[in-house]
Amino acid sequence: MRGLNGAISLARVLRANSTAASTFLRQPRTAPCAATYCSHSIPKNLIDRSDLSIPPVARSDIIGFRYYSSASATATTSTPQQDLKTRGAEQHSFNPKEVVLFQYEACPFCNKVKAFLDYHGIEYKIVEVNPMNKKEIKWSDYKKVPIVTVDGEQLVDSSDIIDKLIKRMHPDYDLNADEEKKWREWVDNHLVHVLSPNIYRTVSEALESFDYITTKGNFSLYERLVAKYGGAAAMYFVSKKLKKRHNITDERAALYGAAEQWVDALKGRKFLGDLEPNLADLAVFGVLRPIRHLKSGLDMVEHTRIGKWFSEMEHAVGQTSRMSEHK
Ligand SMILES: N[C@@H](CCC(=O)N[C@@H](CS)C(=O)NCC(=O)O)C(=O)O
Repeated sequence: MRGLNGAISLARVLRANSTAASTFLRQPRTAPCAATYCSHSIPKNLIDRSDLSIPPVARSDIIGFRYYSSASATATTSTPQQDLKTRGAEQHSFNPKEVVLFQYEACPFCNKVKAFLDYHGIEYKIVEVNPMNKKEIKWSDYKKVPIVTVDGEQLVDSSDIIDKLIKRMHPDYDLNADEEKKWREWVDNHLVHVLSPNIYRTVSEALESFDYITTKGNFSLYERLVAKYGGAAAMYFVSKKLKKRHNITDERAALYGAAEQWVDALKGRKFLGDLEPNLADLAVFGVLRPIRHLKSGLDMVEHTRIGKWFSEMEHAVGQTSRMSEHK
């Protein structure tokens, strides 16, 4: 009986998660830049300005547009990835003492924020929130994740968090650049909705997903067992409802379609941000990263052209800047 109650409350939580996302999407957001994403359309004048102020050997991570001069490529003995991290961190004055991300490991919105922090080499701690009681975020009036605290200041909502952080790093950053904004919105309004029907598509895929969620997430041993089997069963059914709600008839076709749409948007460029990822690249990568090694992610890479871009993103984003527990 306890197990059944646990499964029911978990299903409620999970349904709340899915509903929260779609409710958010149905309601127009008040802040116009809040749900935006960026693009190759880094204003030329800003790039030119950064050229003037930063010595070639050091420059990178300019308003999120990182690049190397030939001088920087030869003057360094470290790997390109180390370069990105080290030099990225040196280029802006945003230097918080403590960044904490309150998250669910498998939440796509949280993973968007993580991809941003990782790419920019911003060190952060993670507090894994227990989805059953959310006691870790009881201190906040905001009842969803992600929540980020920067030296104690609370930021909420993935897109707002990213907007605020990039503005602190680069005050001139243009959050309204058309292409970047359009594709950032596409991630929130379309891509995230395609994921649940795919990762819970069959009973075995739902179990695979819950194995991942419960292994990485904050669950007690009892909750883990209930969550894995009860959650997988519940989400298998919930995902069928979500399919209907978002007018998806064939979930895999929808996933492959989204992946192809994204590759088309690249128009032959390495990234949407051209030579370096922009906020839209990071958003797409962030939400896809947790599913990449699940069956749905493997299928997506096998059946679409997205694999090349995904690998480039893995390389560009590099290692996590999550601080280890003992730091
Ligand atoms: N618009 C928000 C959506 C966040 C959201 O819906 N988060 C879900 C987890 S994926 C959540 O916390 N749901 C409430 C709950 O778990 O009770 C964002 O982009 O951060």
